[in-house]
Amino acid sequence: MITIALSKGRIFEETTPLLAAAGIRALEDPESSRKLILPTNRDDVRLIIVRATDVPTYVQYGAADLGIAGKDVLDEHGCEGLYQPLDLQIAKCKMMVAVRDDFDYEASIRQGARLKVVTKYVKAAREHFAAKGMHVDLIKLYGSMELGPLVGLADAIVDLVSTGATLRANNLKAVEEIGHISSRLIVNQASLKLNRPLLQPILDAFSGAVK
Ligand code: PRT
Ligand code: MG
Repeated sequence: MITIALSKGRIFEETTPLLAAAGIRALEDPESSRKLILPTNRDDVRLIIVRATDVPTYVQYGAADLGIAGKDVLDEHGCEGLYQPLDLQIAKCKMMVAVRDDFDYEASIRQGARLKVVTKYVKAAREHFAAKGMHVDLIKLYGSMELGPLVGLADAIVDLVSTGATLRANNLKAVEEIGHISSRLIVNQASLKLNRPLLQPILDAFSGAVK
């Protein structure tokens, strides 16, 4: 039995065509079903529905053979025990630094101000500002980072941006790009060795569908 770990929402939606290319179809919709283990049309493949940030954990410990997770999530989690064979080019966005519309980011950097930054991506943010030689105070949040600068919790945020609508709606502006994000296929290393006959055709179908 092959277990594939996915999160609901954009990752599940954008993975559906890739699964179809491998002949795999969920028998229930995770948005309406309360099941956490979803059977598929194939007896030897099942899907588990977990939080996006938990996908690497399930795959690392072998509770799932395969998973799909954003580069943002993988960079924060670390890659121990995980093989990352494929950039699936789905759920694309950018990791950005953003501030209030009326905040002069460049001037505060020039003045050497010590900025307060809220983010869910502490590791990526720390590396970004360290590379720029900037001293910042990082404050970890688990969501709605956009609120931080509006209520005086922080001067800046590090968050993902796709359309930019959330920043605009909250009178924020992007001031720096940290990097491009897309989702990756991850594979448990031991499982790939043991189950290669079952896994390789799925990997090949995904890779064909991406091209
Ligand atoms: O939502 P939940 O707290 O359960 O978990 P999650 O936010 O980690 O999961 P989910 O499903 O929202 O995101 C899964 C993956 O999708 C992320 O790990 C990213 O790799 C990828 N992705 C792509 C995004 C976005 N685009 C994105 N725009 N993840 C989040 N966003 C958020 C962003 O944080 C911001 O709040 O959408 C908002 C901005 O969107 P725009 O379109 O207004 O710019
Ligand atoms: Mg989300």
